[in-house]
Amino acid sequence: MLLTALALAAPLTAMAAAIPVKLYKNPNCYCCDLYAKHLAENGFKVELINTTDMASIKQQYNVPEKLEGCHTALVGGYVVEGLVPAQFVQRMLKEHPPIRGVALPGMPVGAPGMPGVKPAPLTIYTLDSSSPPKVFASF
Ligand SMILES: [Cu+2]
Repeated sequence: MLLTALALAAPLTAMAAAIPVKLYKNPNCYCCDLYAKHLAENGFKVELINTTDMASIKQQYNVPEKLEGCHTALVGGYVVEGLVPAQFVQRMLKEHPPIRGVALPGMPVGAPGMPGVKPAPLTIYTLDSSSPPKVFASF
């Protein structure tokens, strides 16, 4: 009886440590799968939701067109748009700033999910409607 309880408790504890993420993506986009893997390797538990209507998702979560990436993720009450490295998602969750989320627009080479060497530092923006958008971080 006690042994059974212990055996059940171990995997549950491991699961509780992972941060749940819901990731909406187009089933035909490969970089999103690589990005999901990147998140999973860095302490997130990713739920992939395939949709061919990403436009509605961007609209639903109020992602300005100029900040659009190839997928939209939801984590801890925040929106994470595009290939934002896990460390910056973790930083946002830890610091808990009063923003709606963060975005790395487009599909830049050198971001997680887009292998290669980035030609210049990449900028992560705060996800809001200010123009120009505010810089959250660069890497
Ligand atoms: Cu993608």
